[in-house]
Amino acid sequence: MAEFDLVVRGGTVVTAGGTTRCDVGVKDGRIAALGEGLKDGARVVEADGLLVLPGGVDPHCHIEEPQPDGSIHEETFRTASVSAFAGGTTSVCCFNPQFKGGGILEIFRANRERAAQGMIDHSFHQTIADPSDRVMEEELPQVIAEGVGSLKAFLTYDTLHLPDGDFLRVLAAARKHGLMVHVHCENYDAILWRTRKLLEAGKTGPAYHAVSRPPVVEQEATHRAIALAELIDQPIQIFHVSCREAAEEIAAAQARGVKVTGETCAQYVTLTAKDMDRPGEDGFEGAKFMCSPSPRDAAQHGHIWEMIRRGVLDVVSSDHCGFSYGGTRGKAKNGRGASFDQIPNGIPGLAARLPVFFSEGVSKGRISLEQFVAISATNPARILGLDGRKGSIAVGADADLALWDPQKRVTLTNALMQHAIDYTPFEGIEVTGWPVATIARGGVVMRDGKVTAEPGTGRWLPRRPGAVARPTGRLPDGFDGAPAGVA
Ligand code: DUC
Ligand code: ZN
Ligand code: ZN
Repeated sequence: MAEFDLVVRGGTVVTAGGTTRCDVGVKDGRIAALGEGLKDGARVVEADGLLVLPGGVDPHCHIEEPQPDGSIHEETFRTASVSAFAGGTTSVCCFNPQFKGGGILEIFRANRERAAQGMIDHSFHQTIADPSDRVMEEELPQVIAEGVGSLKAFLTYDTLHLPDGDFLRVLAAARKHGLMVHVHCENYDAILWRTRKLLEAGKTGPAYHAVSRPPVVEQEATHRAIALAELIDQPIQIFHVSCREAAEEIAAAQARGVKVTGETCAQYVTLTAKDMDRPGEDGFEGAKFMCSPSPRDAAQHGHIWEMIRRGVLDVVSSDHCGFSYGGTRGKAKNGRGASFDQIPNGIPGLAARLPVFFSEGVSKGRISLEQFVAISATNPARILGLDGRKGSIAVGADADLALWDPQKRVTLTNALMQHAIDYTPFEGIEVTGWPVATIARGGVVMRDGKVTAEPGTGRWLPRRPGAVARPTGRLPDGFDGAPAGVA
């Protein structure tokens, strides 16, 4: 019997810590050896001339997620798995939603079942939209026991936003259970006020989405989230940072020792608010680019790169949302004449994330190969509490690999995304660098764009964040909210 089930031979192996030419030996789905001249493989994949990268870890995807209006995303875990593998990503973290007045346990069970139909390894963040006693004290401990390692809090959206008191309750619960908190930072009331004014003035098209929520709206909420997290010494991550103003709030907090990190997405280094002004045939095309926060102006792309280089933003995600442009389930679910506040927010990007960041980052000389691996795989895995298993190429880790041709030039098209959505917001963008094979737990699941994974093979990834979610031990005045601490 061969020593290894698979040997990836002759590639250039890249980790966040360095780059080396060696073979990768895989046994029982895990990396069993890294070295020169590994010969004894039942299957050999030649990687000469290719980079061998850790499979991408996308820590922020909305897949087959139930919506407050009772609908569900068009993209299923099966179709999203195909798209992820096509783009070199091998694990995702999605969301278990909560709706105001509702629980989380029943949705969790149904969500787990849906996710198990797919092929990609997965876990969930638990969204808290209504921190009732029942949910926080009875149901939350149960989903934590099953491996949910993080909470998601929204500071905007009608159906999801938390007032400050509720947000503090979420932070305190995370502190008690040792979880990370991820925050969507935009000021709900400011957006509502601007939206009403715009609609009253008849300014209803998709382009006004950006006008309804300028950078200061994101900056204010980022500042507030950090201040409240600092108040009770709870580590947080700010999701989808789109602008210098918000990133500077994170940088300032980091400089004074607050445990806060920032994530950004491919849309914030490629798209602009002008894209939402594209008319198309019926004035609706801008909806294809509508996500929250809004894409900004081109100057912000440079600021985001600067913040990535400085490590202020240390994770890149897709914030993938399966809404088609046509039909009646996606962007046009409220009609093609719907005002901007009635169009679902979110864009698909699962397959585009790695090629966009590789090309814009590594190929254009903005970041190193190692930095690319760090932001797209290693850091997300660490923040999720999956380090050791996902996000790196090391003996004992799952054999999740993306074999990358760094010279291959590709023009992004919707067909290449292999998702169930009828468009990509990244259509026409030229990239240099492309995944030519994806290996998930030792199995070749994509080769030259052909995905061959079997439905139902995606595994649940129970998570328990370690040091990353641990408080610093420094409270502003020593008061941690426990009764004994009251002076
Ligand atoms: N923004 C979010 O916060 N969630 C989903 C989609 C989006 O654009
Ligand atoms: Zn969000
Ligand atoms: Zn999101």
